[in-house]
Amino acid sequence: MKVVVLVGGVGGARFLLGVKAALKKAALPEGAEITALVNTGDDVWLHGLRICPDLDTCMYTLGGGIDTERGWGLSGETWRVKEELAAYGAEAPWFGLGDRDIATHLVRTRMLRAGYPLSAVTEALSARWEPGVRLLPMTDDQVETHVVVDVPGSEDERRAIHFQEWWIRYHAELPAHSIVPIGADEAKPAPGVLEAIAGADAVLFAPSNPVVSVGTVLSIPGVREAIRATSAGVVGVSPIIGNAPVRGMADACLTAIGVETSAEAVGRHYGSRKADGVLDGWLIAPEDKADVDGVSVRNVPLLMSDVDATADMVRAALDLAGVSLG
Ligand code: FO1
Repeated sequence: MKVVVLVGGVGGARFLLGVKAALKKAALPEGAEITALVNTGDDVWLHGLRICPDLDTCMYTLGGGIDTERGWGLSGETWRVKEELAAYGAEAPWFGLGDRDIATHLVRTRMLRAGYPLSAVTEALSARWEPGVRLLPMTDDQVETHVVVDVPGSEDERRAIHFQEWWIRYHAELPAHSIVPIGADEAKPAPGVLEAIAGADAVLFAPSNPVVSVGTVLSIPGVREAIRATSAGVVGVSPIIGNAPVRGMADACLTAIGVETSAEAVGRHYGSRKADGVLDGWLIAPEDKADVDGVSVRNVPLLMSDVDATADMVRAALDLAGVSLG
């Protein structure tokens, strides 16, 4: 049984815990292989270190190291280096750089500088954390999501800031005129990405940000085509419940691309594979309704309150994708 999941950060990582639990419980005789295609558009160079928030959030969450309060970074974290950097007036004092987390960035940066691709770096880091899921960056090329905002204090001047600055420093409160994955057009899918999609029994879109997470993975040339062509059933899970994002600030991102913050609008934004979209099925919460041409919509509880609740969502998504876990 091969399941491929398109994921972003916190929501995606929690969803992957449910995928792992559901497939483990099914105890399939042929076993199960889970491949996560992870967004790297949030990645950023800071203090000379390459930081990959979504890959690290998935790796730490699945490997048991995550700080469950924050949803990102490591438990038992300290911030001594961050304090020292701020004392020097170093860049981005608003970015939460934890002391334990820095070790991950040091190992990653050293390997990247030695010429290893990000997918090989991720494999090496995962050897320690043993996520139990293959974590594949969407691409080994550098793609960074930037957001075009008004320069505070000027009425017609605009500038692009890195997604992390918009997200963390400005809490996505600066209206975004556009959100652009810089470098996506020239990027190639990482080794194994297209093969995983083609060989999957089911492809799932985690309830991650449809614009800057799942949307960015879909923006890598070849990925959307592979999803439209695969024999696997393709099912998405709505990140919007009752016209509001469950977590994060997907509404700010959806507004930026002119999509209403509703389960129906996001489902229509992804669209049906029978037309020129990417979905066969769309899971929405009990209180929502969605009429999406060519897409089978099903209402199920979508709060990932614990792993069992998430596993129930995963079973419903796999069932809608035509894969029953018995
Ligand atoms: N999110 C925050 O809201 N504040 C932070 O200071 C912050 C630091 C951070 C450091 C490493 C990392 O892997 C993730 C971090 N995140 C932080 C989360 C991150 O910005 C978001 O999870 C993703 O980029 C959006 O999904």
